[in-house]
Amino acid sequence: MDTNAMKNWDDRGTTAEAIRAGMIDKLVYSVGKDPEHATLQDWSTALGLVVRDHVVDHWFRASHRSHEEKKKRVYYLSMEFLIGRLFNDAIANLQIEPAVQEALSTYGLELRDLLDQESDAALGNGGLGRLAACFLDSMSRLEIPAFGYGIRYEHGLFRQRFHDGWQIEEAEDWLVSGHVWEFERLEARYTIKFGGHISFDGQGNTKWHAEETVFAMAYDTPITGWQGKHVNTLRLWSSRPTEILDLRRFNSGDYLNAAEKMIRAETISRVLYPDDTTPEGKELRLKQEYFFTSASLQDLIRRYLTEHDDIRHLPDFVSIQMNDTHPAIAVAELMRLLTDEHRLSFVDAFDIVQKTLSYTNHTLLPEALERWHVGLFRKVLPRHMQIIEWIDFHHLAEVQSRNLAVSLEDVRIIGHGSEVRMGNLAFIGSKKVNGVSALHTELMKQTVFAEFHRLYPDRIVNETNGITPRRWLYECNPPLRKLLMETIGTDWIANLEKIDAAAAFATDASFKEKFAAAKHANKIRLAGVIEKKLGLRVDPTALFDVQIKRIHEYKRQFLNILETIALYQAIRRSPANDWTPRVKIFGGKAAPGYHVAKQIIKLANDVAKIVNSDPVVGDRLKVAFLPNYNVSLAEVIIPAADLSEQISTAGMEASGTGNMKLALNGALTIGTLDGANVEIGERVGPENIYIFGLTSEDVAEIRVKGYDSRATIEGDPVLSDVLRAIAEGDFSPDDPSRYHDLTDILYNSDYFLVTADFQSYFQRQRDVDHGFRDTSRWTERAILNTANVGWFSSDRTIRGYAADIWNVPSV
Ligand code: 9GP
Repeated sequence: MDTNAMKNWDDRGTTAEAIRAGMIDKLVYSVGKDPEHATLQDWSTALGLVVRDHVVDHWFRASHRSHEEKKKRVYYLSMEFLIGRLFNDAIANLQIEPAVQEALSTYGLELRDLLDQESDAALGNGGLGRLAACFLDSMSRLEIPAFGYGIRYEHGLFRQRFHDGWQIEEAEDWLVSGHVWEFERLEARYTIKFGGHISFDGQGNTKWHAEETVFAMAYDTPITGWQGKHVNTLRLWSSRPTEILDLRRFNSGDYLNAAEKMIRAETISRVLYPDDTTPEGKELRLKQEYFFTSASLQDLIRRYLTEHDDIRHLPDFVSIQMNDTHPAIAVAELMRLLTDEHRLSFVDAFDIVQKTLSYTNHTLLPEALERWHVGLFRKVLPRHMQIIEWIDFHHLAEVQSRNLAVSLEDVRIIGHGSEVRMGNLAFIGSKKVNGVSALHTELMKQTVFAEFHRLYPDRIVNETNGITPRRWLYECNPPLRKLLMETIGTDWIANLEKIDAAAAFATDASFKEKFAAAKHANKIRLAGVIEKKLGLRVDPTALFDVQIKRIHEYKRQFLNILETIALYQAIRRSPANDWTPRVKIFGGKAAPGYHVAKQIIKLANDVAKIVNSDPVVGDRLKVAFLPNYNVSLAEVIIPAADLSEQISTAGMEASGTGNMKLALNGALTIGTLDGANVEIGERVGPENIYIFGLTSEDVAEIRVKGYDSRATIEGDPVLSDVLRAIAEGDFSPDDPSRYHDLTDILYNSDYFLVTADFQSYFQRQRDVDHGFRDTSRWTERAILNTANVGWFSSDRTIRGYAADIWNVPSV
């Protein structure tokens, strides 16, 4: 390896002059434009390429170090990586912003404008995918040699638009203007098989005669750690045909069918979460999961064998984390590779599997613990079905031999003979299984994995989620970052616990004033975005009340809307009262097939229409539902929030991470004792958080005893009036019965206990009104939120995984 060549790269330096010269060079020779005719997109690409070169320097160094020292590596397998934009991330982590700004000023360019040219890489749905992205950042920060493995979807999460208040989904095309951060790796290509049959030659050789094969081709994106000290790789797989055009068919004029095999192969990495309500959709989804898992395992074994001779030592040098059940097929695939290809016995292979793999559970909702029909599974993955039968049989025998009072059916992988349960497969094949908040882990032990927990009491561990402070404070909140750096220095950026030094300034008049000014500046920025996107003017001195997350009944946006209506009605009744002006801000997407969630969006937009145009109400209440909530929009909304809505039915939100981001940026939480809210409350103290509603124990008890929501509604005049208004079409005069389904749910089957929590939520909101009016005290409490949530750094979470699960050192 010619290290002199690398020195030359370094020599360019990161001065403004070097960046300026580099930009011109890239603009002309890589983008092919001269400065006079360059568009913002061209300049953005040119600067991106310059920044990328610096990242690459650090990247190579880190890779060579890991290789030379034969360090243990962590592989994070995830169907989702919600990385958002990478440009600002790289600039921030390399700390070259001042030099970049100076270089741009020569050409009269604004950094913000160039950053805005980048598309969001929306390769995920929500919390789980964003968590994976924060983890990549933290693994780089902690100098843990790691790879993220996932799928390079051509179309990420759909783009959301509103038509007359209804959600419309449009295909997303993040790659359309190019993506400077990735490197195509034509040489890193693996064959992935599907279907067919298995033959045994009687001498211990097994052969899988596949019906279909595709290639998985790698695209690498460097993930820069703080100050560029370490850079890891996100390797995403794209599916490619193993056979190209059928020339015979093409020449006979059958153009479409000539390309059929190519199209089928490329379909696998085409879309994130294809609709899986049809049999075809289910099959495609199973193929996606196997596709990226198999490619990743083949790749990591190849890398391992370049450094080590004996496959049996794999667990000493490799830890694989399965993010949710999507990559749980890894248990069977690693078995297949070890037995069929590396010729180990099943028993030896299974020992390696159980020492190498671990599994993170992210929800107790049954629909997320995937189950596949045995027929489909056998059709797509015949060899894996055999392997799973072997694991299930041997596991059952082992359990029976222990003579414990355990429900055997509950711990089987093949349930009722007809379904393959991926949660159970993942549990059995793992060294450790973790939950994502203290409460969630406890509930896992008591509910979904209760029987497993009795069998393996040491296997379940907790790793409460976290967020990277680089993206979620340093980058997204420049005014607060500046204030913190001036007041308490910079240690908090790499060690977020150090932010607790700000607590000493919570009552310092000058600091408070500057903290409030930073918040105000962020609110003005968000108000601009609201006006631009919705044509709605909001008052930046009003309380910005924010609920941003996927739309789901358990997350209870509906409860928030009911409270909005109740407040609206109260203001209309007594407009002269001294109201605390509020802007209710919503953001989030509903799954395309989730009818109720889509109705909730429409209701929010209908309520917004009536409220926002009511002259009696004026600025006392405004409602803004921002379309197409994504990482970049979150980066604008979160720093501007005063109040963070975390109001899920207790016991249903595994952790939440938006709750952490909002608290870190100085929003007070109104929330139930659910997920990580519990731990946030413990750290910020009861006077700095608004807790309300049923606890998870209450919810469990109600679910057993039964609950009469009609009686609750009829006993609560405020709620009754709200539901009457919805049911009579006050917010849908064009279609008065539009929301009968929604109101019926509350009267007849209020599973998410919206009505049960309404009264205490409404009351707590009035406490918020009261609290916000004491501006000075509110600012103190906001400061204490920022100062006391340093523990929720994903650096702390990753340290936990490194010590408890992966057994790797971290810096
Ligand atoms: O719903 C959970 C959310 O509470 C958690 O913060 C996130 C990351 O752990 O995972 C979500 N789960 C899923 O998206 C699906 O399992």
